[in-house]
Amino acid sequence: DFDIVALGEPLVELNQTQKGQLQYLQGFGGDTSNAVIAAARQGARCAYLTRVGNDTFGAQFLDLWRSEGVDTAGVQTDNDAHTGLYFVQHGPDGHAFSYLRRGSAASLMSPALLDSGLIERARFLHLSGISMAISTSACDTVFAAIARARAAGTQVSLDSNLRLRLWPVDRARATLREAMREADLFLPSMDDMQHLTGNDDPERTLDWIRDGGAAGVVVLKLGKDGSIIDDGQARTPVAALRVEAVDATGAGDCFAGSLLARRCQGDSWEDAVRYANAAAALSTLGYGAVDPLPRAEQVRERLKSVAG
Ligand code: KDG
Repeated sequence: DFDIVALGEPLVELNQTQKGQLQYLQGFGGDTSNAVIAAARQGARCAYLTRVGNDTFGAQFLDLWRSEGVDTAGVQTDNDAHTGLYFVQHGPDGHAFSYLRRGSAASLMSPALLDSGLIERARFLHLSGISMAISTSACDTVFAAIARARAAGTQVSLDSNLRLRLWPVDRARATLREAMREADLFLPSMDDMQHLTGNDDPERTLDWIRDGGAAGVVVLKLGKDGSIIDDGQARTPVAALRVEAVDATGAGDCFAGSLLARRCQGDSWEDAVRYANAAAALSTLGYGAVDPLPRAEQVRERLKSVAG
């Protein structure tokens, strides 16, 4: 059985390591894949559900998940579609993504992907806004996954991960709202919510989420200002850990995966968020979404040095 099963689109990553130069380091990305690898590095038993191309990149992903201990029984291979790809460029305002993903194998996923029965065997199902945005059939797959999780008593975790290049804001708002009502854990970022609600006040944002019908635990991510846990009873701020970030790609995914992993290991919400903050901070110290994801020993060291 599994602690966490995630569903979404993996993308090969080409990351510009020197500003202004045309040299790119190949790595791996895709928000929910990053999250599940982060969780596995914290000791969680994980599986991933997706569709990759029958190409070199698809094969590299299968090797990656296997080497990270992520179960691949729920990964389908598509003979006619490619594995998606994105570039990361670094500028004064942080990183920017350019995608080559339209028509990708993952965007062709359909609810039949869920027949492997993995969701029913997991404690958490982890999903994201990107998985709902890439295509209609992927969106249907996400809602079918939610229905399966609910029927089986698997808890649903949802990261907002809003990508306005993938869908219009009105559809994103309506769809994310519908999904957040079904989530036992909703992980929105303040940036994403600002696009959806038009306001930049964390308290009012949490009110909007609750008024919209979210009944589970909400962890609102405020970037440098940490996060706020709203468990339905109280709102608890948790400070962020400051680091000199080299590349923030995948930091939110590391937060999600580490948080879920620590919940599965019995942490309170506050302890799990503190741990996830430290893990996410460490994940920004190197280039790429996956390579710098820390392991449990590194996170514990970091937490000790902060406490001491
Ligand atoms: O959170 C990092 C991801 O955004 C990155 O790995 C690429 O999944 C990705 C996407 O669709 O933006």
